[in-house]
Amino acid sequence: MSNQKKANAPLVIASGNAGKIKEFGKLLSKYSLNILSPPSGFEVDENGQTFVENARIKALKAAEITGKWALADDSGLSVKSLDGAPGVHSSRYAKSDQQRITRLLQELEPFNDRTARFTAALCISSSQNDVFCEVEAHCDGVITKGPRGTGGFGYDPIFEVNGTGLTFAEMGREKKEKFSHRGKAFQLLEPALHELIKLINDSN
Ligand code: ITT
Repeated sequence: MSNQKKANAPLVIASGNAGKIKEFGKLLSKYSLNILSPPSGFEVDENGQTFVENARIKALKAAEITGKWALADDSGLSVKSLDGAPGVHSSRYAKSDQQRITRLLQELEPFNDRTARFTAALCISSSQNDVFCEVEAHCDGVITKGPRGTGGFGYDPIFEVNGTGLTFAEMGREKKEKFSHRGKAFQLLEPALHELIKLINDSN
């Protein structure tokens, strides 16, 4: 019997967002996976109408370029009083996290209803460029009057999670994972992750 240890199954995280990559690093740490970055300069035209479509575009592109299994996340914040904006345009809303927060707080100023929802769509593409799994999950909350907390990334300091009294930026990593759109979507993805690890290992 061979006592050679099998190499971990490679999975490309098709994202250039450092905050997301850090969260996925933690979420995926218990799996026997070799987490890879996309090639430098990896850019995709995110022209889908929905989070699911954009996650699919990113995952398929990363798999096509690398020839490996790929996981992508498309996420964003939809604000009720702004007719769902910034929504799928959350990253294009302004040039930096700070400017995105400032713009959102300004645009929401005239409204009393500060209800908002984070969405995360995750897609895994096989190395053969087929959609293997797609999931979507949400986290409901309100936009605060100003930033609170120092953790997390992106819009975290101005998104207070319903029933907690805390913004994502005021939660530790584990608490954010429990309540967040990404944490919930990841839970839905886990059966597919087990399956893909088995498929990759069996094919080696
Ligand atoms: P990739 O497409 O390369 O993954 P991106 O930053 O462009 O990176 P998206 O197109 O999915 O990602 O845009 C998501 C936007 O929503 C972006 O501005 C994020 O910072 C923000 N966002 C997503 N999840 C978030 C979270 O958990 N907390 C705070 N902001 C978040």
